[in-house]
Amino acid sequence: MSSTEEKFSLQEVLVSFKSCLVDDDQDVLVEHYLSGWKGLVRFMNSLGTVFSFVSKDAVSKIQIMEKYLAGEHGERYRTLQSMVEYELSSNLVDLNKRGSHPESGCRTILRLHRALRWLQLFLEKLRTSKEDSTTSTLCAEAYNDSLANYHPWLIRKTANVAFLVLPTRNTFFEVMNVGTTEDVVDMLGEAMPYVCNVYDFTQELYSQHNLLDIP
Ligand code: 1PZ
Repeated sequence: MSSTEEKFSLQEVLVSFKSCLVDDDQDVLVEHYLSGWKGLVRFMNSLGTVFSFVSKDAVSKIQIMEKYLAGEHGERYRTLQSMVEYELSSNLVDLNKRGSHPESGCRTILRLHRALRWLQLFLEKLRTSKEDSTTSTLCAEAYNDSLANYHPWLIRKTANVAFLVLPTRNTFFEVMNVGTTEDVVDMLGEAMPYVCNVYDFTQELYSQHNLLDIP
């Protein structure tokens, strides 16, 4: 294992979502949001190649956003508020039907935002799970209650098959690289609120602007 892999811990990733919120929790920095996501992708990749179809999609969405950030209007993409204002006022979002802006920032962030809800549900289930709980069941329940609602049949099917090869609860906790099971449970209890705050802020912003159903 290389030294960077040794240092990698899910705790750092989750806590990194803390640095997303700025202006008294009234805005989210896109760059930090993407850093948090890159950490999640690293974690997912450490679980095995079966999940590469999941991480590939997340990576391509991160890349879309990085291109905006590095582009001509990068400053407008600095925070979620400024991105929403800019894209809406410049008519850069396909609100009802896919058309000339299939990869708007608003749409791309919405896909990641929905996935964050899955992560919340899943980690909360893991945190409160019993020793004999099956991760694939916890994961499938979390998925079916959230992301699955936005996915077509084929993706739902593929995802549910992939869940079957998830590592056991113990292995999962080891990969998190936090310590004993008790340490993991404590860590999740402390770190998840940061992810929840980011989720709640985004949900509120998108709801105010009627952006929760961008196709
Ligand atoms: C820890 C175990 C990992 C299990 C991951 C559970 C997530 C369910 C798998 C979903 C399959 C994603 C395949 C691609 C789906 C895309 O079609 C959609 C919609 O995007 P569009 O087609 O509209 O452009 N993409 C998404 O819904 C975003 C999915 C990101 C998934 C990230 C999962 C979170 C990883 C955290 C790991 C700890």
